[in-house]
Amino acid sequence: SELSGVVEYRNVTFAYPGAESPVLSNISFTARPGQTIAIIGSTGAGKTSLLSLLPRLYDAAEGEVLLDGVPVNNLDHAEITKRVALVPQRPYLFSGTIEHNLRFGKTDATDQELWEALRVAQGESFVREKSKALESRISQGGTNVSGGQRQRLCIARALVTKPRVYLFDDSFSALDVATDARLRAALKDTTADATVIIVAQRVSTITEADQILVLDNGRIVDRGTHEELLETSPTYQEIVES
Ligand code: TTP
Ligand code: MG
Repeated sequence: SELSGVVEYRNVTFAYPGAESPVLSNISFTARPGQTIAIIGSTGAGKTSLLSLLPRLYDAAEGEVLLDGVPVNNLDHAEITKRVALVPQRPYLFSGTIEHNLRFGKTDATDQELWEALRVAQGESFVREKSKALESRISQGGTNVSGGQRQRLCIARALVTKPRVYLFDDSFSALDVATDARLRAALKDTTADATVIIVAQRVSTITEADQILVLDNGRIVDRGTHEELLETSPTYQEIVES
C-alpha cells in the first residue's frame, strides 16, 4: 500500500488579505514520503508564507495545495493536523509543564513516547537535568528556557504526533552547528518514511536534501540538489557565500 503524506503545490499564487501584490507566485513542487525538500532564500522571500498554506493558516487564491491528492481547501484543520505537523519559526510554548507542552497535539501520548521524541529532538538531557523533569514548569511563552531549548521542545512536540508530513520553519537556527547536525541525524531515522519540508537559513542544514527550492521574491528561481545548484544557480551560490 502507498504511504500517505504526498504534498503537491500546483501553480500556487498567494497574496495576504488586503495586500496588493502576491508574496508567492506560481509555486509548483511535489514532496513525497521519504523525501526531504528544502526551501532556502533571503529574508522576506516568502518561505514562511509558503509553508503556511499547507495547514491552511491561509488559503491560496490561485492554484492548489494538495495533500494526498486532495485540495487542502476541501479538508478541515483536524484532518490536516492528523497528517501534518508545522514547527513554526517562532516556536511557541505555553504556561504549563513540559509534559503538557509536549502532549499538546496528542494528549494520549505515553511518557515513553515523550522521552523518545525528546531524545530525537536533542532535548532529553536538559529535561532530565531539571529537578522535576517532565513536570518542570514552563512560563508563558517559554521565557524560562533558552531559544534553542524552546526550538527543541517544539520539534519534540511535533514528533509526538507522528505526522506523515513535517514542516520545519527555520527550526534549527538557534542550535549550535554540532547540535543541529546531531538532531538532523536522529531526525533522518525517525522521519525516514515521512515527508519532510525544511526551511533553512544555513546551507549546511540542507546539503543532503533530495531537492532544494531556491525562493526569491516569492518565486522558485532554481531547484536541484546542493551539488546541482552549486553549478547552476547564481542565487544559491550567493546564499552559500553569504
Ligand atoms: P515571509 O513568508 O515571512 O518570508 P520568509 O519566511 O522568507 O522570511 P524570513 O527568512 O525572514 O523568515 O514573508 C514574505 C512577505 O510576506 C514579506 O513581505 C512579509 C509578508 N508577510 C505578511 O504580510 N504577513 C504575514 O503574516 C507574513 C508571515 C508575511
Ligand atoms: Mg520565515
